[in-house]
Amino acid sequence: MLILALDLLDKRRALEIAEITSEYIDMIKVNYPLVLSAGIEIISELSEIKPVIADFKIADIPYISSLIADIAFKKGAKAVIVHGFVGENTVKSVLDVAKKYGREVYLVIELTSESLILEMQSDEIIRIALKLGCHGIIAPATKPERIKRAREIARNIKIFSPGVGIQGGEVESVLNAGADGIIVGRSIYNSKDPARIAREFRDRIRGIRLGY
Ligand code: O7M
Repeated sequence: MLILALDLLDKRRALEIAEITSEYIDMIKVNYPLVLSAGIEIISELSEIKPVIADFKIADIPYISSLIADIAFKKGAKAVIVHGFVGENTVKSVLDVAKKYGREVYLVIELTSESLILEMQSDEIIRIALKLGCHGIIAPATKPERIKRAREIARNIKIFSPGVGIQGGEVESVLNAGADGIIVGRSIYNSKDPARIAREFRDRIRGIRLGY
């Protein structure tokens, strides 16, 4: 699975990149930079091209977290991302909203960059994801050993990994460690030929899955 991290600030360019790569990607992840510059409606517009994951890394009290998730789902997001460190009550509040809409919730277990205390807590966050029935977790492509560990603990949960390309993560090591999908941003949208690069990522993922 290839997820495009569409962290552009220009709405027209974002829609254009989504269109020209749509044949090769499975989902589009939107984060604050795009939503804050293009407006929340961008979730609805992109959802017409591909399913959208709203990466708001929700990390607030349960009430506020459920409001954020509700807005994202109302605009058509297929999934939202929550920071696992917030604990069970907040995660549950978002899951309750997701259930109402029939949508999905993913928990960040650890960041690709330095994440201090998270590194000591990520096993516990995986357990929360399993216990509460989250659809998946976000694990760093820059730390394949963490993906492997996550896969050992959580055999039947989806694992998506950001940090492939510019941040140094490699498709092969990420997928071989047990991830189901990679999240790629700048390597695609900042390239001279985003469609070709997206196709190459797609083909590499397929190649690894087929064992060649
Ligand atoms: O491929 P890049 O480096 O241009 O983009 C990476 C994207 O993945 C960007 O949208 C980040 O917010 C996101 N990301 C990380 O880079 N590191 C993390 O640890 C977590 C995420 C993420 O997607 O969290 C849900």
